[in-house]
Amino acid sequence: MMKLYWAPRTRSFTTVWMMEETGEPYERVLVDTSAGAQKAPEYLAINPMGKVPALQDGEATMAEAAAICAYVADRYPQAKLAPPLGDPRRAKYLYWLFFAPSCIEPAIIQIFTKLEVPSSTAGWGDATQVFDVLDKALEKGPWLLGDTFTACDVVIGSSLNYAVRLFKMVPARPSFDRYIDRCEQRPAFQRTTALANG
Ligand SMILES: N[C@@H](CCC(=O)N[C@@H](CS)C(=O)NCC(=O)O)C(=O)O
Repeated sequence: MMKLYWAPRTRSFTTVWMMEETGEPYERVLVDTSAGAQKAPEYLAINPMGKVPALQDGEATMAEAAAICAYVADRYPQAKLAPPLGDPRRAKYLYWLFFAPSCIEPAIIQIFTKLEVPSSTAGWGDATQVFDVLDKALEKGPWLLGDTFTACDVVIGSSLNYAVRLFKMVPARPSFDRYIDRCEQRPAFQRTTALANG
């Protein structure tokens, strides 16, 4: 059974939600980040960054929330959380999976720190551009790939929920609100919220 290392009210939300979407059994291992358990040598052997989340699947270990979601989607194809190899929708699926850590995450940090970087140098351009692109992609819906919900919605839905709704770092937009509402309606999202707040 996969082991998911997590802590409440952290970026591990994304990966708990992902596991809950699969319907597969998994073990949640609570990492006491307030006591520094994420920096213990045995945890650093799993994630040398000393952060949650991390995943152990037999001999395989990995970290980074978006990568974990991609791995889990491929590991449980029956859950249909990723377009299969060869499906043309795979292009946009990978685009959005990578867009989250490459563009959305730095854009949020840029807003938070008021960091000024020339937009041609910053890989994410600038925060306004990132959220304009996302806004346009979410106009139609219901999901990033249209009618099919996939792991890229788990990753981007979580980011937007944190940045727009919980921490209010990114200004709300109608398309973001509609999308987050749809994410919130999913039973797996609701089970995850109950765990993270419990
Ligand atoms: N890039 C990582 C970020 C993980 C991360 O920043 N985790 C934070 C909690 S949200 C953490 O573990 N902080 C504790 C620490 O750094 O000591 C991912 O996407 O999984």
